[in-house]
Amino acid sequence: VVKMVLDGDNCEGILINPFGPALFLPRQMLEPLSYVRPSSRIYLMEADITKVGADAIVNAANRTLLGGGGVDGAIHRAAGPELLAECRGLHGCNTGEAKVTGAYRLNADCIVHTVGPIYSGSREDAKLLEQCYKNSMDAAWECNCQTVAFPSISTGAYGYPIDKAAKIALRTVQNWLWEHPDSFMDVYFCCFSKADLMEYQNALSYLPDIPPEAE
Ligand code: AR6
Repeated sequence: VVKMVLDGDNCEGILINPFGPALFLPRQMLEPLSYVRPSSRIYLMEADITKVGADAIVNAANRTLLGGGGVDGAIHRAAGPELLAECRGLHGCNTGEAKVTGAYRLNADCIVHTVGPIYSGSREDAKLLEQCYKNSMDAAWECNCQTVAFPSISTGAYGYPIDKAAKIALRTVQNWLWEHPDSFMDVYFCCFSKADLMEYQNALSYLPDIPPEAE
């Protein structure tokens, strides 16, 4: 609305609440507002991701994309059988990559399915986990999502130690937000237990406050 007023020649300002105690904001007052940019934020929460409302819900899937246990099973149950039908057409997904489907009965616009690494202790694990978060953020951004909910990828059946995985998750998403300064994304990390949430809170303290190139 602010942009419309400033772009138009004939508009004097915005009248808020015209039928009650009205407030008039003249053009001059609106101009500084047009420079205000909303900022992206990261939230940590203890939550069942299937109950969280977000534009994109990320699923920690397996390479078949045909469902499974853990958060994958919960998402398929909550979304309904149409999700599996759509997933069949995707022909699987490589580890570290991400594919998008509809969200069906979930309170979301889409589901981003990504496949985390099965923890082996090798250096490759961290790279692949990083790719999961990066590619999921890219996919959500391409779908015009402004809120994204992540589970703790790979830290259940795939055995990734949560203290290490939480640091990678937070660092990768923070870097993505820094690399996309024009994006406006709220990112929710949905931890399934208090203990997991504490791991994420602890991992927060390892995050740098400023982007690497600004140091
Ligand atoms: N909401 C949020 N987090 C959850 C939920 C939920 N409803 N349910 C479980 N978690 P996992 P992975 C947490 O095993 O390690 C599946 O069978 C869970 O506590 O779901 O990437 C797939 O089909 C843990 O912290 O995913 C694959 O075969 C985190 O989600 C395989 O498991 C991830 O645990 C993928 O393993």
